[in-house]
Amino acid sequence: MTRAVLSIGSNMGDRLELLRGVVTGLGTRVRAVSPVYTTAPWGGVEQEDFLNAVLVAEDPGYRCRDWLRHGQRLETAAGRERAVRWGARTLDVDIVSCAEPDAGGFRALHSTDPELTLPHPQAHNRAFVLIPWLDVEPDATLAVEGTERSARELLMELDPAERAGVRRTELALLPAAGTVR
Ligand code: A4P
Ligand code: MG
Repeated sequence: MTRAVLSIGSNMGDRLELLRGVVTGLGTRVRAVSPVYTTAPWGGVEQEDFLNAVLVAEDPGYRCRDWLRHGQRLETAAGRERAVRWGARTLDVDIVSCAEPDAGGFRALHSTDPELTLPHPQAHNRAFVLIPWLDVEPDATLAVEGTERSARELLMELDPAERAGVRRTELALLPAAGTVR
């Protein structure tokens, strides 16, 4: 049993439909879906703005590595090609954090394995991760250099310009209750 916090992003193609495909692809595992944000590109590569969101998902049979594999399958299905690091992509699924049940709650796992580093080594530097994550988990915490920190505090330590580049939209990844598609 694990619970994962997933950051999803797209800046190529039908960005909203590509993000919706992740929610559909994860199906009944999905526990929470953040609003959709339009975000300025992070990482210094000149490219189009992204749509970003954060999902929380659980699976009784998944280990942390299974979330990575599932994310990579969804990226491949979205036609993702790995070219430039931090460059444009149809779909990116990052594992921000992965936790196991522990004494009635969840305990986040830590890993320095380059194939699956946990928590995600850049999450604390990214307003496009922290802002939607706080929408769905207002008390979220994240280990930074071995110290557990409040995601809200980490967000407030970022450059205000970084936070200003993350703007909430009216777009939704889930159909509104009662609507028929
Ligand atoms: N990997 C290790 N740990 C993890 C983890 N926690 N989650 C490994 C996901 N993957 C992890 O990733 C490279 C390798 O990281 C994989 O083999 C995996 O085993 P990749 O997806 O192949 O390559 P990438 O995505 O180009 O590189 P990277 O470093 O993962 O980039 P990021 O961190 O995904 O950043 N700006 C905005 N506004 N919004 C965005 O969504 N995304 C990126 C991509 C850059 N700028 C952005 C956004
Ligand atoms: Mg990635």
